[in-house]
Amino acid sequence: MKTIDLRSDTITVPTPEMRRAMAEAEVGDDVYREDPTVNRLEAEAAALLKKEAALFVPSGTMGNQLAIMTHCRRGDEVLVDAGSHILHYEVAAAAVLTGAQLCPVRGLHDTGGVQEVGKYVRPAGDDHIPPTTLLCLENTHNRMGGTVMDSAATRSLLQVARSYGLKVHLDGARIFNAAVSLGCDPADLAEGLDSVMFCLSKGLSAPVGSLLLGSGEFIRRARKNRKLLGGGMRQAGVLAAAGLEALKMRHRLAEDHANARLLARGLAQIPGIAIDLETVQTNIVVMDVGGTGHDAASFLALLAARGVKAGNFGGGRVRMVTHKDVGDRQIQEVVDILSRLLSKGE
Ligand code: TLP
Repeated sequence: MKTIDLRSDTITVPTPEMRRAMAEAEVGDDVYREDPTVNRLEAEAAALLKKEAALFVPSGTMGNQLAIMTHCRRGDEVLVDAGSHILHYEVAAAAVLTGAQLCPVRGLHDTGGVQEVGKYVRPAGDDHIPPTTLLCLENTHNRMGGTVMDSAATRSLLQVARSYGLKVHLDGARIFNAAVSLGCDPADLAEGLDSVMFCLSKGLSAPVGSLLLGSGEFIRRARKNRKLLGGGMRQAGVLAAAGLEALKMRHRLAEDHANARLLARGLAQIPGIAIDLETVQTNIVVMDVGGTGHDAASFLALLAARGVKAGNFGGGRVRMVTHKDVGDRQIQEVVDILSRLLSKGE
């Protein structure tokens, strides 16, 4: 039985072209800024998102945390969406590494998010109160099911943040999914923002790697902080070569989105599975399985016994993520397996 792994798009493996590029990569010591392949990846990433400079980092988490560390001082408060990756899945790193406090904002990514920002920014001039200095956005939004934020919504949030003197960082781990779904230039989704992080390892087959982007001065300081965290890499061109191949693959994400729609439409027909089809805008499908009579853990165990892996998203919800290494026939197979299991009580 071949496993169909829908736990995450992080599980995609390097393509043969990528492995070849890695084997042949020209390298040098990147701490001396002498790795030509890393330099090329950073230059291409900066050009793609129309930012002055970029920094190659091992993971999305490090990219986000470097942004917080570089923008903020100890004791600052950072506004994040209440469902954000930075709040839920980064091991409280903002508190541990920067000494910053995260302030969860409900509905930041919904219409009306602009009003929410104003409610949470702390007034100045009171010794009890931490200064709010940074707003973090997430596009696509993982826990909201891979939903996208268009450039107009991003701009409105940027404007309101600026009116309070805040910097703005975008966790754009899946910014290319957002751009493909919206049919826009990814640079439009990053315009005016102080920093952006995107990942090469999500749906794009690179084994590791993310980029942090911003002004030349911001990246200069982030580079020093990367060294502080032990993230200064040496002949990292071997990895950057995979990253350059990954960037070429970004248009293929449309296939993953089509597969996510196929999966969601199929699963939504099955009694007991509830999916809000409007949220299926990219490659993430989140479903409530409460109506099947199973909790998420036993639902996942049933699936695993039939060779399908998915993720527990908490609150009776299950997440499936489509990606390059699962094709449409396997997606149909997942729908068939679940429909036999739940409709016919197999
Ligand atoms: N997300 C992973 C898990 O950590 C949940 C996944 O499987 O979706 N920002 C966003 C929006 C992310 O979804 C992720 C990874 C990251 C940052 C962190 O990237 P890595 O895993 O490279 O540190």
